[in-house]
Amino acid sequence: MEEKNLKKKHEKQLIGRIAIAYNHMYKILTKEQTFLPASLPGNYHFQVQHEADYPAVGDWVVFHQLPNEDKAMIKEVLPRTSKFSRKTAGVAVKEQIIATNIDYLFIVTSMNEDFNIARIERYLVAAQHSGALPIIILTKADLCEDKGWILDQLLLLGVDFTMVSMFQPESVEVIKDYLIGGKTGTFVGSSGVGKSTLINLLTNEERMKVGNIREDDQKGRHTTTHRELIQLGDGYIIDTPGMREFQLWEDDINIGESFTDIQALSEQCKFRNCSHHKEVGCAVQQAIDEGKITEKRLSSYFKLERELIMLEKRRAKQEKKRMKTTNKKKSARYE
Ligand SMILES: Nc1nc2c(ncn2[C@@H]2O[C@H](COP(=O)(O)OP(=O)(O)OP(=O)(O)O)[C@@H](O)[C@H]2O)c(=O)[nH]1
Ligand SMILES: [Zn+2]
Repeated sequence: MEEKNLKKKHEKQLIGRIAIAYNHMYKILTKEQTFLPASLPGNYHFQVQHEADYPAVGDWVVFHQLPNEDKAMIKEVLPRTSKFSRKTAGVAVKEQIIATNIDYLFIVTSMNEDFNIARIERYLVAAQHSGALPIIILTKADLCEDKGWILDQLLLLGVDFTMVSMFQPESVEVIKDYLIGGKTGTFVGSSGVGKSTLINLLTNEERMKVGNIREDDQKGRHTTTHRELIQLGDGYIIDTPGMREFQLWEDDINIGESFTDIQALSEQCKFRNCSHHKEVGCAVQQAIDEGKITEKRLSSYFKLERELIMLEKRRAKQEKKRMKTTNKKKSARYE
């Protein structure tokens, strides 16, 4: 027993950052900028209550390195400052964490006919949910002859933005500036807007320094370059498949759509608890009559409202069930 305690004391507690998470197996980016395979102690699984309690890409973790082995055991996930998650609204409500501790959400959009302010607004809502600060990156500035109409719309949003072009590599330096001081950024945007091009421009130098990392899998030894958590100066870039797919779930109800117009109108309704159906003095219905908003917009607002109520109900039910089983477990322990 004493010997065990002694050993524990000598185990060095280290801090690193989850670079890859797959099936509860991890790679930690260490202070020495190496990637260390890591796993969880067996009892960890009994302590977690939600999937979201498991380490995720971007998490800072306390770990110890196994003696004489290039392997680590994760002890603890440090509190998250922000998180991107997806609430899967199937039969059971589950929160799936995509990435954590992100300071900046770089919303990438190209300056051509694909430019779409509504899409940007949805990403802004997502940023708000996550706790990250949104920055809009306008790519392919070289292809854009008339920038005025785009910039006019962006100015109204009141969000920082910057223009970049792959033909002017120095234009991406602004992004590096955001990451000074150990900050973390991640990129979202539709396919083809130029995210990879941008990340390559940003990381070219660093990647050559880090080189490739060898990894074992069932098919034998092969070489892959891990680029999910990239150190850039003293900051980081997170580029995971999950964040890449973010565009596919723009319609998820946790992101929803911003209905700021309807919310603003409802403040002018005569009754504070107005449901905007048939009440007297409903400012929303009046706006429809005046053609300021469409019926369709109001009905999608109602739809989102209903979905959120359903989700909340299901969540409450699950919570109740969970409490019941943990209480059972607790009382079983004292029997
Ligand atoms: N003219 C011009 N083309 C660009 C610029 N940046 C990227 N492209 C081109 O746009 C295309 C798509 O760029 P990617 O970087 O692959 O886009 P992506 O956002 O990573 O796309 P996904 O991987 O599908 O998500 C490529 O052919 C790039 O060469 C730019 O600044 N100017
Ligand atoms: Zn109303």
